[in-house]
Amino acid sequence: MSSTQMPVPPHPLPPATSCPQGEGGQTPSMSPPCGAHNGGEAVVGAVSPPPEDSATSPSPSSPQDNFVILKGSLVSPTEQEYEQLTAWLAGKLTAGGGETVVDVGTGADDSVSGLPPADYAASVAGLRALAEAASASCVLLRERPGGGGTKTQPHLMGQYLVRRRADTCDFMEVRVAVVGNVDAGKSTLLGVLTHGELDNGRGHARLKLFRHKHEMESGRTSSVGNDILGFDSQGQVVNKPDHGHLDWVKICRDSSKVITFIDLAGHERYLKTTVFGMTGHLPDFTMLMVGANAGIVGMTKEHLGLALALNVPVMVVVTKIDMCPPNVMQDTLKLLHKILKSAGCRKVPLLVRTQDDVVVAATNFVSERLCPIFQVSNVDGTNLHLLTMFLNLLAVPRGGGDDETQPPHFQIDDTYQVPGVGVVVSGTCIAGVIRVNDTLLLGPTGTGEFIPMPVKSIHRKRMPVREVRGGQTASFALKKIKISDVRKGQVLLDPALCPASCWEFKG
Ligand SMILES: Nc1nc2c(ncn2[C@@H]2O[C@H](COP(=O)(O)OP(=O)(O)OP(=O)(O)O)[C@@H](O)[C@H]2O)c(=O)[nH]1
Ligand SMILES: [Mg+2]
Repeated sequence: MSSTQMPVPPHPLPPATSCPQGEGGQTPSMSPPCGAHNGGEAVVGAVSPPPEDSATSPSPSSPQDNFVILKGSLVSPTEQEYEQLTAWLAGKLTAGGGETVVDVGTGADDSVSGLPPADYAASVAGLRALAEAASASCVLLRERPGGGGTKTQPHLMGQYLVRRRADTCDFMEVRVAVVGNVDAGKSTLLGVLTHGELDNGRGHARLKLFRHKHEMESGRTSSVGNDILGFDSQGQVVNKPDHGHLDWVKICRDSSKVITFIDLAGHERYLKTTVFGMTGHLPDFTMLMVGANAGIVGMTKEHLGLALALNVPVMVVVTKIDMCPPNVMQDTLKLLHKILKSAGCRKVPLLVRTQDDVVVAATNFVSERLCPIFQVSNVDGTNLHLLTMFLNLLAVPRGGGDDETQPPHFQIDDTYQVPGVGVVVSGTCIAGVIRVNDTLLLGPTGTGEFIPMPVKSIHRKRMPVREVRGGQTASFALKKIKISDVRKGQVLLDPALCPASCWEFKG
């Protein structure tokens, strides 16, 4: 997620209708009168009003984002300005899929580096009021001294996460593919993160992830597994396992954001399945796991190459730091840095040690080719809080809004025969909106055709829903079809697209 600068009104919101320009128009609980920030003088502010249409069509990164920029000071927002601020935040939340990180105390052109503490407090109060009006939470991520002020009273700047509450919106969905060599600790980490219980170092935590009996027996992942981690609007984990069992419906109901982990196999033997997991399941991010003591061995480079080829941003998690001698750890990190910086990867590695690093990594992850590196232990829990915080901040800007106009397109990644229901297909809605009882074209069939297929019911994360839209995963119960007639890799499309299939093409 990239962060955005907050228009920095040192004066309270909502609008100062009863306050003449330059005098205090405060909301009692939020901040002192305007004049108080300026030695009692009338505020001489430079307000650059937004262009006429910016309130209605805010763009994620336009310079008009910061249409009320503090230059010395700022007049209290008028009713019109307040409406513009509200629209600005609503636009940011929509563009961010329901959340945004707001910088307070930074100008759009970096002209302001920090605010006097009182102005900063008032700006934060203003942001909180705006967030409240948008049914969103506003949580401090980090706060630091800016350039100005004195040693004892430095100017302040901060970053805040504004996220819509679960009861007011559909949850955001982020898919993370988990790859890395066999025994790197992939399934174990996911078991620990989603079930909140540390591993015993002998394969206890991974048992919750396995789908097949032979996986239980061998301890080796051979299929594409799924697990979810939900965060509420405050960034708290909502997963509460009941006797080791996770209630997905409850997690989705209580979450503003749900991370879906795609647990993949590390063994070379299952590389084809892992390639399918990376392509067919359309991950937004890749988590490359490296066992600290084993280092970069086996399939690690192949999996990294796959993520790079697919253009999926990569984070690295080094596990088992509890059992790794310092010199081996050093060697692993050195080689990791070398590979990430090499001409083939062209990444900027960032060793994440503090919460500050987490915020920097998360807000620059996609745009700056940053590759955060976490060092964790699934056994004693070291640094798992940093990884969890980073996952909470992972966001995929999905654009939003124009789903309705796109022709529906659904990619099938698995098929099931469910007793009492019939044939069920799971996958990802790539574009458009698909509703219960819509008839789509399923294909290509074995003979290269597309056949009309009504959607009987839709589940999202095991929860019955009426519709699914672009970017979301779901499963559909289909009518009048045999399990042998559906397969992974097929698509469900809008009949208006008139799809055709071909047996071969030259590339
Ligand atoms: N000491 C220690 N052991 C760990 C840690 N993480 C995982 N393990 C152990 O490492 C072993 C392998 O873990 P898995 O989670 O099965 O590894 P994986 O990457 O999923 O392996 P595949 O699915 O076969 O690719 C298990 O016995 C875990 O208990 C850790 O941080 N510290
Ligand atoms: Mg595994």
